[in-house]
Amino acid sequence: MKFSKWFLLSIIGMFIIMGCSLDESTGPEPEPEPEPLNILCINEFLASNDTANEDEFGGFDDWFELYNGTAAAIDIGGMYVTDDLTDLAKYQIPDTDPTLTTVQPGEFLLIWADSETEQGVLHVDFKLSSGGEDLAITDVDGVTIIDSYTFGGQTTDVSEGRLPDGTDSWSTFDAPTPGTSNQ
Ligand SMILES: [Ca+2]
Ligand SMILES: [Ca+2]
Ligand SMILES: [Ca+2]
Repeated sequence: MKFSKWFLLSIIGMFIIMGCSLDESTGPEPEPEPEPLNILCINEFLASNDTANEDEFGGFDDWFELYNGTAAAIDIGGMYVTDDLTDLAKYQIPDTDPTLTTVQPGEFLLIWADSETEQGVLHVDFKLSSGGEDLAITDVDGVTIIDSYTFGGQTTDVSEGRLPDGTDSWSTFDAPTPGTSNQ
């Protein structure tokens, strides 16, 4: 009697151990980490800025952030940006100040979408619609899209961006990070 009781217990124990290891091997796969795209990309934007952050003239303006996911410095002077995919050459970034328009590898560039181009080379001639629209950066030829993103309705002072930076995974941010890494 005593022997068969311990035998039974050890059989049950074995099943429990097997069950546990079985659970481990068939459990949900961990989410794969989003892959970096390794391009110059639109990394974050804010289409409705009420109190989030000011430009250098005190304007709470729309903005978007570029991220250089390549291994080389990129001067966006001469490239085009647009909020309309049917008008890729809508606004050409001035090529007059490469120190301001060059993005180093792994770095960010903040561009104000305030229709106040007189405020500097990083202020473009359109705003972003909080109802949703396109955003694109096009190469110096005016036709080759480097990156584009079409967004839907936006919440005031909440930005949308890639997380981690430069990947194909988008999130919204209650605390926008214009010009720095998305958190
Ligand atoms: Ca806006
Ligand atoms: Ca402004
Ligand atoms: Ca950011």
